[in-house]
Amino acid sequence: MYPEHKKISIQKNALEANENIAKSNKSKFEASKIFVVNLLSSPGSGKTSMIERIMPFLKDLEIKACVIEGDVETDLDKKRIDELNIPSYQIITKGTCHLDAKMIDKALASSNFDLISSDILFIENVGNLVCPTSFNLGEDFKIVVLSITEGDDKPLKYPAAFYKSDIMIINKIDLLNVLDSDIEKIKENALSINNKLKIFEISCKTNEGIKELADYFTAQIINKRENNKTRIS
Ligand SMILES: Nc1nc2c(ncn2[C@@H]2O[C@H](COP(=O)(O)OP(=O)(O)OP(=O)(O)O)[C@@H](O)[C@H]2O)c(=O)[nH]1
Ligand SMILES: [Mg+2]
Repeated sequence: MYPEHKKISIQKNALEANENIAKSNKSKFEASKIFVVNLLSSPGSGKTSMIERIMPFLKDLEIKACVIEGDVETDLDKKRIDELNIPSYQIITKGTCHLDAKMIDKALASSNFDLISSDILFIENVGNLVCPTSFNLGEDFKIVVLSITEGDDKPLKYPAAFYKSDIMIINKIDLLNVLDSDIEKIKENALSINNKLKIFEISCKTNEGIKELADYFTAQIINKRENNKTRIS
């Protein structure tokens, strides 16, 4: 058996190493002035659907996007993104429950993304609300997507995902009428963990709230291009 203090020290070293690579990724993103979001959620909350739905609005605004997909197995999500005719790259983690900064560094080197002429990079993390929270990737914002089908207690049960995120997107609001979910309770619980969370309510089925989200991303993209920084507002 490995002694407990050695295990802790190995974990600490791994997180420190990740932090250094995340900083180097961030420098590359800043040099290219590309706005980068890291999408966290449980499996099936609607991360890929959100990208699919927001892209037509972003294209109308002449925003150029690229996407890194993270999955344990399969390139099913990448195939969905390819339908949108935007550059995409698939990371298959082979069992690892999160993306890390080194995977993103390698993806940037292996992909043919033109970061300088792109405006936004979506990184879709592996679906779960635990592991991805410990690994910064060099992103501007972490965005937690929570579907109302998951229940209003999730921010309390998985606090790190909400504490570390800048934005919460509550998805599947078209189902509010057929579920017992209390959206006000979801917001109250999330804000009790992180009172700075910026919250959007959307439906990827009806498109409700998608334009508002696209406008918000566009404002952040402009901020990044002009000032090389983003701002929660
Ligand atoms: N009714 C309804 N269904 C939705 C909505 N958004 C997504 N779905 C459905 O929910 C399912 C999962 O959506 P995905 O976009 O694949 O979810 P995901 O978070 O990317 O899933 P993973 O990549 O597996 O973690 C799909 O069947 C979608 O059609 C929504 O707003 N309303
Ligand atoms: Mg997906």
